[in-house]
Amino acid sequence: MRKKKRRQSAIGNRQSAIPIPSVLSLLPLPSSAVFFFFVLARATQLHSSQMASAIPSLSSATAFTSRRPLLDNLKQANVKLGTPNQSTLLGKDHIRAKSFTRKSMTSAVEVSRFGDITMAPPDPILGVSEAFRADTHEMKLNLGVGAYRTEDLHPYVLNVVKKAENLMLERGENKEYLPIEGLAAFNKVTAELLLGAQNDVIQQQKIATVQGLSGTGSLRLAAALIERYFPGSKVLISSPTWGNHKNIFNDARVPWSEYRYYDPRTVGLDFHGMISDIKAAPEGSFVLLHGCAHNPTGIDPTPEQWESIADVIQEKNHIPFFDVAYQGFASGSLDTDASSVRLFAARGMELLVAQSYSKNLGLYAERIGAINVVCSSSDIAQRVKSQLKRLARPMYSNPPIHGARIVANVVGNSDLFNEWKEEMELMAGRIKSVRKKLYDSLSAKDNSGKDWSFVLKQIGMFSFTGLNNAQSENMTNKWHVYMTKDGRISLAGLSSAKCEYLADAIIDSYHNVS
Ligand code: KET
Repeated sequence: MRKKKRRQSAIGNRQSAIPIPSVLSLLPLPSSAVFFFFVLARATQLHSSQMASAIPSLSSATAFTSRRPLLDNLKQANVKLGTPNQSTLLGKDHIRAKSFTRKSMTSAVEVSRFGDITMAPPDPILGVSEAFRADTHEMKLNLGVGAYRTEDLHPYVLNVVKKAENLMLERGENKEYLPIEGLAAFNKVTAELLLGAQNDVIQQQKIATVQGLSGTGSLRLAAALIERYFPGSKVLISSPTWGNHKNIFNDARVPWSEYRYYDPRTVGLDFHGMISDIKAAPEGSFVLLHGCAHNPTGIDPTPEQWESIADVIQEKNHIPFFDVAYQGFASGSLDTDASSVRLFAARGMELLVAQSYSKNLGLYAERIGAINVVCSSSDIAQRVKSQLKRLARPMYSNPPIHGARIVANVVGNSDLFNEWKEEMELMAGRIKSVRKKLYDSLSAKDNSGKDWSFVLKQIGMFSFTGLNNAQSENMTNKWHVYMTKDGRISLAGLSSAKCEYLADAIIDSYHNVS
């Protein structure tokens, strides 16, 4: 029905209702030329007023007596030739034949079908890296995207990742399709890493785990599940939050609203605002929570506050939906950073958890993560999993294998697992040390009496500086420090050597730009 409508609008009101003679479908193969003649001639007739220059070539194409030149012509124009049965002739190929004629027409009259599409704005986070690359200043500093760099500010591939890749190469593994739900060994270890292997939820198989295209793809799959099975349900997201959350729910057509989270006066958590907004939301809403290292604020609830958040979510029959993109990266401990999720699971609550291995294993470009749905029984979990697979299949069919194998090898091998934990502590430790050095530099250089201790209190990769849009722009335009316009800086992209320079830039922007 929708297809039919689109077809009609594509050819406009002038379409003559010429039925394609069904007898064509019965003709032997060479007669497909007759059919394409028919299609081309019809299009020619439809657009004849605009196509003066295109007509000769089209009509000459139809005049070929042999089939070969016609095939070449159509091939060149991207027209797929198939068996001339009725479905291909009247289906996709029919549309393609028409788009071929249109392509020729547009080049002839310089009218684009895409002319009304406006330029999209650069992405507020990934766009920062593009701008950074274009800057040639020697002091430039990229604190935009949350990606770990070494003290020399080079990207870092973990040793355990290299070791796992060597193992994979030695084994000579194949590249066949994964099942829709992903690599079984990965799905097993990722759920165990999240909840602990001995967790009841795992022992009783109450969890549906599907490998996703990293954190983003896993969130998107969950959003599709919400859209399909909880139509009209709202997702509550923190204010502020990671910039892509809103895009994900918008594109999945899931309504969302914000709950208070950050209090600029205390540069801390607006706990009462958060609780009362979650309480006020319609019963049965989804509440999106950052499992640890809240992005962009770096402010997490305390364990006691997590208990109260769980209380109110339970009272209101809401469904907790965790985004865990920094497990191990906040505290340096995988278990500590999963404690919020485990606290909810221990209450027997149903919940969703999206996981990412971009940061903690440095697998940014491998696009490896998972969506987990903790259900009240294994039977329900199986059904949920089947529906997640059903949603994934038409979106991307099945996920990539390389990153899944790396994770399965690292987590599933006790030597590599222990080595990973050491490397993660090292990364988390380097971020903590530049955090401290930045705080020291700010305190030493700024004699206005401003309290910069919030830099020390925040955790994870980022510091939410409190700089406003104009001040953040000054950081970039005057100081060549690239950061997001909400005032967030990624400390994972900072070296000790650049702390003083960064402190100068922050102090200047804070005091001299309003
Ligand atoms: N959740 C959060 C909270 C998050 O910060 C990110 C990435 C993701 C999910 C998704 O990451 P993925 O690579 O899809 O697993 N954040 C950083 C990168 C980005 O914006 O894509 C960032 O905030 O810089």
